[in-house]
Amino acid sequence: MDRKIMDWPTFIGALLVLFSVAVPLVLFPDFGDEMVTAANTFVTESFGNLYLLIGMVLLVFLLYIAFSRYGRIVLGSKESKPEFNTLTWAGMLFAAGIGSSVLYWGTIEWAFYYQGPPFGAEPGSNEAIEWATTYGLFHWGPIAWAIYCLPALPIAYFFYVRRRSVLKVSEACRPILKGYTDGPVGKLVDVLFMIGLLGGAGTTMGLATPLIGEGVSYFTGIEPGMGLYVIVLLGCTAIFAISSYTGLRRGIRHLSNINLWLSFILLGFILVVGPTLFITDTMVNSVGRLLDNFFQMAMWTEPFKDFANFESTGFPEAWTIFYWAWWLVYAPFVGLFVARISKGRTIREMVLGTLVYGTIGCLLYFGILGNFGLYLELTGQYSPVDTLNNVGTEAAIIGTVAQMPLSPVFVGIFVVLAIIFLATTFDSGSYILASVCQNYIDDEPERWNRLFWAVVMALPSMVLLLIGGGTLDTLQTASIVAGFPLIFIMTMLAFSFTKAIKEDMPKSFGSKYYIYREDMD
Ligand code: NM2
Repeated sequence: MDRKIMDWPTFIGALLVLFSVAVPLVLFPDFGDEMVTAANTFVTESFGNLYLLIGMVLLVFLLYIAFSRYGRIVLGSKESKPEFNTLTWAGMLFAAGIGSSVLYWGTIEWAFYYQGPPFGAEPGSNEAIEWATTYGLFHWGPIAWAIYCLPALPIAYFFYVRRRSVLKVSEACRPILKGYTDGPVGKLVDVLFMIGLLGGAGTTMGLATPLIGEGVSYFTGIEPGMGLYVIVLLGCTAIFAISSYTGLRRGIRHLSNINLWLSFILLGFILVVGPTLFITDTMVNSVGRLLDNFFQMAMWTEPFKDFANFESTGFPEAWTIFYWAWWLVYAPFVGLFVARISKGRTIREMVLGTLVYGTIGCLLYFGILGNFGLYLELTGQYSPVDTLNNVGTEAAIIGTVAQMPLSPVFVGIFVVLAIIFLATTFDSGSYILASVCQNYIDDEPERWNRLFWAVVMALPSMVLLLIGGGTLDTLQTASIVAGFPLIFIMTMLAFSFTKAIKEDMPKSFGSKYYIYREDMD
């Protein structure tokens, strides 16, 4: 192998940072737990408003870009046509960006808000129910997808319009970093992105492992617990490692398709056989509530909580800020992926497609799975809330799905879907991590490199399960702390993109419908 292919400083730098955080956490779990909690409190309390602001600003920025003349820029040359049809494009976008967590939170997020509602509502009240059916759509809605879409802009632009083979985040910051891109500063940007993604993967897999474990226990009767979790974790890691090793092109497309079909079956069946009218009524109702309260939800910081006579919910830190951080850590990775599949589309199509299809996909999951659970609770048929409080979150999720007729079939589909969703995210994740550690890519990143990162991606969740026993707080913290530097990287990406298009676009560009690179020259 040509020695120059590997970018060793980035490779070793990322490993060093990862191990210097993980080893002390494993050796001193109690101290580790205290440290991560302190870090979490520091980030969410001191910089919480920055996260909320960034979310809102990004959405406005993207809408501006999409509807301005820059939206007409085609990602490609005069000959390029969209490489994938829109449905395939949307399916792939969704499969890469969304992992098993949509099944987890889609089914149960409402129950958390029902018991700990925002804006001073009484737990369990009618008001709490209204918010419970709405907030999930917000946390998986347009702002979240705007966070995902932003890095795709500079990456796709440099790749298809400026024709540079960019597979590093630092490269997409070149207009701002300039000569520093190839030096230590550029490497630092890449390492921070890698650590962010590894932290986000820790949250994802830390949640998915007990969920899949609960499904396995449903079929086998084995008690869920650390032993079972370790087996599930190792089993899933083996699956990603093998598929990542054998190559991604065929694999991910295949898996995305199976994913799409199984999702249609699961959601379609629940919608038709379950309480159809309740589900659709509630969905329409909550979209209305979302639109009505969008800005307040987006910028709610709870500023008076420390004063007497004001109630404190801790809701923004525990939920909205956590969520924005979690979407942030995945964003550059999804951006790389969205950019790759968007050749031949205009910037407007790419931006609006991501915002609209992404939001609709999440709306379907949350609306159908979540409202089905709420219906069971309200009719007294089965109480996800009781199970959540007395047994555990995963038991409440599987318990909800098990209320369907033909339940073993649907619990089976649910668990298989969780594994595939996890696989599509981790597969492409390890592919991107490997790409970032190479100076150039010969068709695909090196096999051993892909395999290596597939295994490393599973490590953070193992550490989190060990130190926090998989508690939600510890898992949320991983994304929040690892995602902090991403705020600055995202800002840099936005400025890089603006700078580049301003430089490239002639001032007097008339009313031509599409704008190609050749026209700009
Ligand atoms: N997001 C979409 O765990 C996963 O499903 C991956 C999670 C950021 C909440 C992404």
